[in-house]
Amino acid sequence: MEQTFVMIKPDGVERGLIGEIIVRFQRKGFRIVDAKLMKVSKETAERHYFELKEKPFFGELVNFITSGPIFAMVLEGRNAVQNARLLIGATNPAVATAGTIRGDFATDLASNVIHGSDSDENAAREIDLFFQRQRDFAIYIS
Ligand code: DAT
Ligand code: MG
Repeated sequence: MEQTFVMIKPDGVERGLIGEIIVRFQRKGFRIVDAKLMKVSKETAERHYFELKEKPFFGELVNFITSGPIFAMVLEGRNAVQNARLLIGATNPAVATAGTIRGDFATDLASNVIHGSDSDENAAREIDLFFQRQRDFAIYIS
């Protein structure tokens, strides 16, 4: 079983979509390993989206993610990264398929309700960043 990091963004929390979104992941067969409502600091937002720091919308993105509480989750399931992104839908809600979270709940690219990790490597990095879980236990037993 793999893990992925999913974050309901400030617009999704503000609009009362947490329950609706959790239900969709649970119905798909995901297990919630950890979850919390939290405010994201500017530093954490910048680290989370570091791969996008040269993009013209980076400042707007960091402002948005820090604008209100988010709901962070660690989800576990088969092919967790890929399956979560299937449920989430395309980045731009204007082209996201109906039936996906973004297709059903969002219309705007900048406020598209939800984040899901895009690779196993980023999932591990993001879980560490938001939940500070100790993954490198091997160094202690070697
Ligand atoms: P995703 O969230 O689908 O992984 P991404 O990693 O490319 O997409 O971008 C992160 C977020 O940045 C995305 O969810 C919404 C925002 N974003 C992406 N492209 C944008 C653009 N052209 N203008 C404004 N915001 C954008
Ligand atoms: Mg991404």
